[in-house]
Amino acid sequence: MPTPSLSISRRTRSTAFTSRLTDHGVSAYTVYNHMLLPTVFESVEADYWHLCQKVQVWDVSAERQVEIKGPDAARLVQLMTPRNIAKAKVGRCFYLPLCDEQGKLLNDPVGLKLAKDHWWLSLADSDILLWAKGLATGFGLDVALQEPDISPLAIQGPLAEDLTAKVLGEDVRNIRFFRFKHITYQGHNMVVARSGWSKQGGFEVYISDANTGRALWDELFEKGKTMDVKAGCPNLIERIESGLLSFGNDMDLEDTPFDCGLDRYVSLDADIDSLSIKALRQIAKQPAKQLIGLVLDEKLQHINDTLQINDKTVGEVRSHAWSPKYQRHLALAMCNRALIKGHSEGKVETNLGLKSASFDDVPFDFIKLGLKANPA
Ligand code: THG
Repeated sequence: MPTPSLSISRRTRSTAFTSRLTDHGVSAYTVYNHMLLPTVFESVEADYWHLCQKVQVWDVSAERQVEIKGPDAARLVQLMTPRNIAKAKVGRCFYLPLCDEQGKLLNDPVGLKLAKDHWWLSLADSDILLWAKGLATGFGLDVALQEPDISPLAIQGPLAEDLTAKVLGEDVRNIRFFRFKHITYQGHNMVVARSGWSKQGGFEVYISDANTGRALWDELFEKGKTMDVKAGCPNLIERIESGLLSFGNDMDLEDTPFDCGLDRYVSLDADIDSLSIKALRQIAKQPAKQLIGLVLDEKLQHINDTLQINDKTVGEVRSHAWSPKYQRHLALAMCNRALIKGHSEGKVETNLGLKSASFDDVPFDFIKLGLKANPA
């Protein structure tokens, strides 16, 4: 059956780069924060190999910013996240799970501390501006909240540093992981961070002016010709291999950071004024679920979402992809901890029938699995 297409309207917001993506052959979109996010150019597998070997420019404008400005900015960010930000320095990025008063996840943005009283939360797909406005109103906080028209443009891949240095200057090489600098490009101030939703290395440029952003896009492609630069996007295969979790897919409003293996981003022992911290201290003693990796031998088109052990449902498959590098089918499954305890494999129904899936950690430990990376 043909895949249905997506009706694009003003509600499914276009980005500053949508026309460029059409020129570069985008073949599939998803909607993320009510905005278009490309998912495929040539094919998921061709895009994957290119990302792992060369350099890509990604329109990730849909990672919208919630801007929090004012005397109570840090207080509001701390209310939303159980990660201690008391000692956060200006110029740093922080992976920040956001949780409600029950300790359930609401989003997992990258937070950027721009100044003592100025934060951006670079969102995954859920409406955090509304939540932030509700909290600010309810707690009577002195903050200004908005979604500024700021669009991250990611440059990812092993050649990303060389390309970015060619276009934005050699100084970008000195930016360390999860730190950012302000760079002037054609008279516009842009935040440039060493970050991005792949483990292939690279930068994210937070574009504050659409025309300047398109000029930057064009220059990246002009100067990147010799590097075989291509338009790309977050890649399903690469991000599963790398253990980067997708909010709304691998984790949702019913899961806690402990269910998802995000323990290290919860400051259980810190004396912080965070909405979720009390609930999370309780949950930490006995988390109910665990996100695990599944490894299957054959390339599959389809996997049903139930994971079983002895005909009993023990978990739910949330994402999966064939890894061409490791020649295994990889999946992420949210499981009931008690029901998988002591087990090392389960069964899933697939397009090729009932198949065994062995359990692994997230991120996958390919060395422990005895798997060597194959070249293209
Ligand atoms: N960049 C920006 N915004 C984003 C994403 C991004 N918003 C949505 C989504 N991605 C948020 N989720 C993640 C998940 C993981 C990481 C970044 C954003 C990430 N994690 C590193 C890791 O797992 O090694 C480092 C985290 C740390 O230890 O601080 O990069 O990609 N702008």
